[in-house]
Amino acid sequence: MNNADAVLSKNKNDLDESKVIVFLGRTGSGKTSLFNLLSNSNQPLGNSVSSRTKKFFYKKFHDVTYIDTIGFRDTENENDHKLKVVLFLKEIRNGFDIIFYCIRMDVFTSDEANLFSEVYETVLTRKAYDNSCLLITFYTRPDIDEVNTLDSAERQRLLDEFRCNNRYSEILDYFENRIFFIDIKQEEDLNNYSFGSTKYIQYKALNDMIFERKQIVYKHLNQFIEYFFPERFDCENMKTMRDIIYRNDELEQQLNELRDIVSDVANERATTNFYDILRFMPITNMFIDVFGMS
Ligand SMILES: Nc1nc2c(ncn2[C@@H]2O[C@H](COP(=O)(O)OP(=O)(O)OP(=O)(O)O)[C@@H](O)[C@H]2O)c(=O)[nH]1
Ligand SMILES: [Mg+2]
Repeated sequence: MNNADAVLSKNKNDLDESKVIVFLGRTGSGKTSLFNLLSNSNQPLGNSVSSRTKKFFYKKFHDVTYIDTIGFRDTENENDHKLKVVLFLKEIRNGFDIIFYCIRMDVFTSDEANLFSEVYETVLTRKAYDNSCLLITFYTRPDIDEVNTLDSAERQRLLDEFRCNNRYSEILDYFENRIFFIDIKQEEDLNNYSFGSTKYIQYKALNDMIFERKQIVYKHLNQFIEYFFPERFDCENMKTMRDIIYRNDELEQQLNELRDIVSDVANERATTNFYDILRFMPITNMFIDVFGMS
């Protein structure tokens, strides 16, 4: 771990004064790449398949604190993950200012749209829309500067193209001026090629293009960060862990069953054996969390 970056839980007081930006999104959607670009960091990137970032990181740079998060729907089950995000976000004592929600352009599917709505409905609440900005990553077309320029014809054309996809029209209408198209592909390590070889020259040209596109993204996002000042999102607005857990019928049923078993054991009417209780181990931690929280 880089010294300048730190696991957030070590000192949350650092977050009190600066503007706070949180990256959210599915595993492999480019959160850490953006975090690195904007906060001048060098956190390891993932391979888009398995989850890379396992901890929440933050770094303050130019009076803005950037927070990188673990990706949605990684190896753990979804509910568990959401609980982790809630617990974590709730610990940002003074709330946060901007959420950069990342979605890969090449997987702009209904599944992604559902995940997006679910995160806002069940975790953050819709109030967080006011603080959010949609980052559509893996944008490959050449007109990356134009599509990020508000009111440009290219941007309108692209947004109309997206609007044809009904699942997103509501989101696009809402975020209209808070959508950015991002391409921050990782540069090739030229040290792997002998200087002056054909491969070296090819990759050098590719790296120059990647660098140029990164600079464009950097320029637009920094302009946005500078001018976008929503009212700070108070983490107390988020759904509680209890809300999230009880939304899931299966878990609710399991919790009821567990309560019955515990009550049988307590009243010495136990008809169940040890293995019945072990069966509930994965949710026991959540159970403790729920009742330990309030
Ligand atoms: N071409 C392209 N590649 C990208 C872009 N954003 C990220 N990548 C690549 O996608 C892979 C995953 O990127 P990360 O930034 O690690 O994604 P993440 O959202 O932090 O992933 P987790 O930490 O697993 O949740 C890396 O190989 C990046 O180089 C982009 O906008 N364009
Ligand atoms: Mg990451």
